[in-house]
Amino acid sequence: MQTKLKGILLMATLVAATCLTDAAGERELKLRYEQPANQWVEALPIGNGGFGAMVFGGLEQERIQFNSDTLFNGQPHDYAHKGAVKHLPEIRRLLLEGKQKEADRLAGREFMSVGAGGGNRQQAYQPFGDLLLSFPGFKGKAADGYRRELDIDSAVALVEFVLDGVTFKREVFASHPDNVIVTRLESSRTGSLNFIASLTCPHDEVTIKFSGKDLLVMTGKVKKGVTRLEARLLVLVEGGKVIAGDAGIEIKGADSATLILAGASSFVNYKDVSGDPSKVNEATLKKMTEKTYEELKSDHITDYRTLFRRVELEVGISDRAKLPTPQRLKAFDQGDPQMVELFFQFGRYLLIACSRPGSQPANLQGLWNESLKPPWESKYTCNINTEMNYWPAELTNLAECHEPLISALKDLSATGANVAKEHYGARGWVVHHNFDLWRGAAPINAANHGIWQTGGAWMCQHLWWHYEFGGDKDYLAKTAYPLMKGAALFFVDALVEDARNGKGWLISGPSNSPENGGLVMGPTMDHQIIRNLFGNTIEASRILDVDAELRKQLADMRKRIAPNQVGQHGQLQEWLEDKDNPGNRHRHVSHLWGLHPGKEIHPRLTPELAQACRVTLKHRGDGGTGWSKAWKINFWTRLLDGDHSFKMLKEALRGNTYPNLFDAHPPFQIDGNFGATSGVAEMLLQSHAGDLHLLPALPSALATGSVKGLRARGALEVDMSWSGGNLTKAVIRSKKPAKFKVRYKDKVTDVKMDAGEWTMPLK
Ligand code: FUC
Repeated sequence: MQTKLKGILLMATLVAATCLTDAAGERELKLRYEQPANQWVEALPIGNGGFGAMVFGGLEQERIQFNSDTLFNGQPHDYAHKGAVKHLPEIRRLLLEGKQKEADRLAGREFMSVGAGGGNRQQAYQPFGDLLLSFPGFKGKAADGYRRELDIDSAVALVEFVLDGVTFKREVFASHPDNVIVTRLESSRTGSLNFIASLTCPHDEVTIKFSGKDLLVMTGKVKKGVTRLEARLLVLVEGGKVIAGDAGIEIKGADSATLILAGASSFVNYKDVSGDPSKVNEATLKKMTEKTYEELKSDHITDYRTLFRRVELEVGISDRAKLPTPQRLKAFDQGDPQMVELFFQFGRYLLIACSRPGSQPANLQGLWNESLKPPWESKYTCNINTEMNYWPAELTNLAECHEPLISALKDLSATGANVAKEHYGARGWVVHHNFDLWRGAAPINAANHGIWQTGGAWMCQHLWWHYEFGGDKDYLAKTAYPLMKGAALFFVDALVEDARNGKGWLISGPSNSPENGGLVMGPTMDHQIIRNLFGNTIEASRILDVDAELRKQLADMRKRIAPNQVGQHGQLQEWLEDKDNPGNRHRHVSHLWGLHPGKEIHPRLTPELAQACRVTLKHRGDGGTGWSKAWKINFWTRLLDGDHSFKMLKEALRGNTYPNLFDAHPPFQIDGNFGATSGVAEMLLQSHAGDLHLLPALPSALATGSVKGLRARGALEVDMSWSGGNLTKAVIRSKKPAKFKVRYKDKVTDVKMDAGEWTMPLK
């Protein structure tokens, strides 16, 4: 590892680097604080996709609470309820006869999943442990110039303060290339670093042992589970002494120290937990001895920036950018356009931090969880939350971050095929409103919200988007299409003809309109999702020139799926029956799925339906949980109303954002962060309605600005500048010759370009 000389040189380099960024500092993307975090939602998240931490920045004690995304209660488990299909005809009959209570009772008894231990719930995501650094010498002392920051342009958390005339500095980051969490401690006076590093773990069978004096090894087994875990902490110091003691590894009189934390579990895949975490950690740490701290850090930053710096957004400089983040949040209403930029980019930061190829998908809390009993088990709720997590993936040029979801869908197509068979006697695969690490796909909790058939179908939209934005035909043929086809086949078998109104409509059911109104036949949202799935599957089969017969069958059935209906109040009907209550402020606005993230409702293409969506949104109001407001940001962009969309962004920032900028449902749930990032992108560019619509919903509060690197369908990248609300420059990039339409205000331009750049002629 590094010599003392290297350490000193590093200090010099860091100082120089800091000065440079400060000179260009106006555009710094930093979360800033003047105190250590008191609560978890003030701590700062770092992550490398699957391994991450919350950094508290305490003086006397630094807490680095870490997570690994494969730690869940439970074990491989088949959740399908064998023979549930026997009761399906009766549940449907009762519902079609309007006997909801009876249907609910029967379904609750006979149609729900079978969880481990007999209940019908899924398992919870678990914390890993804490890395604690205690500084007994700092006890009772007050620091000067305390600052705590998260630089989201380099993905490094910083803590700095002066005590007794000595400047102490800590940097913490989670490296993707090296799969470790690195904490670097430095002080401005030789030999003045004294602290004890220890590890804690809330699970069972925990052992903590030293290996030599610089390595601490902690092992355990997940509580209420079988997964084995191991963390290793390697302590490397320049100057001073390292002593292994009862309380942990003691560092005495050092100039600087580098703490490298590795963590792994025995999880291999949803069917196999026989891995050896020690082997993984050993291999991980072996590579560490060959790298200096500078190398670790620069490899991390290079890797991170490859993704992060693809998109730049500038919507104005504000004086408030240097203020502590909580102060900016409170005053956002008074105008702080740069905060929009920070919040937008923070969503991208978080996605890179909690969803990288090979990791688990972003769960309800992304990757970050300190509780053994997290809200909603911090699993994957796919009646909005999981999908919202991935809304920014393609739009904001982070297509790689989509991979964990795509990979989970492969697993779910297997577990979901069993559920399709046992619950519906159907081919293909189905996922209800939640899944967990063990890929449970059957209905959970209660019939009135757990029996909802379109979770898998909704997630298939992400498979299609990945193709639409990336244009990789091989991926379409090998990965996306087979999964989409399986999801479509399920509905070929599971849709039922509604004989009641003589129109021969095909409807879904039993199902529900997420979490509103209980068990029903044919909620509007289901039909929008199934139409979308069929439409995308038809298009994919045409592109691949396969399955002509199925294509025809899907097209025929698609036309017969019950249509969107406008009801008595001018609203879009949430159900087949015109029974919406205009006073209902329910957080879910599921029946507007066809407006966003679907595409079948559009102000220009289906103006009556768009107007009905507007009415529905007025009824539901501008309140809601974090994710509900974030969805409304997106809805209003799709209604081309930038100012209302911006109002929703304000609402989200004012009422549903914690000091560390995590979305507050409340409690913390990460979906709202991702929904807001997608919403800002959709204010600037939309490509779902047959053209590239530039500045479709530009809010007047963001009248001047520029963006680089947004992505559009057709494997295109877009840079734009605008001033006083008007486009001043638009450049579109393509790696291949491309043909598309560009829409700006009322003008549509047909573009045919070679590989390279096309600049829009503007008067
Ligand atoms: C759905 C939502 C809740 C929450 C939960 C995780 O049940 O209705 O608001 O987000 O998921």
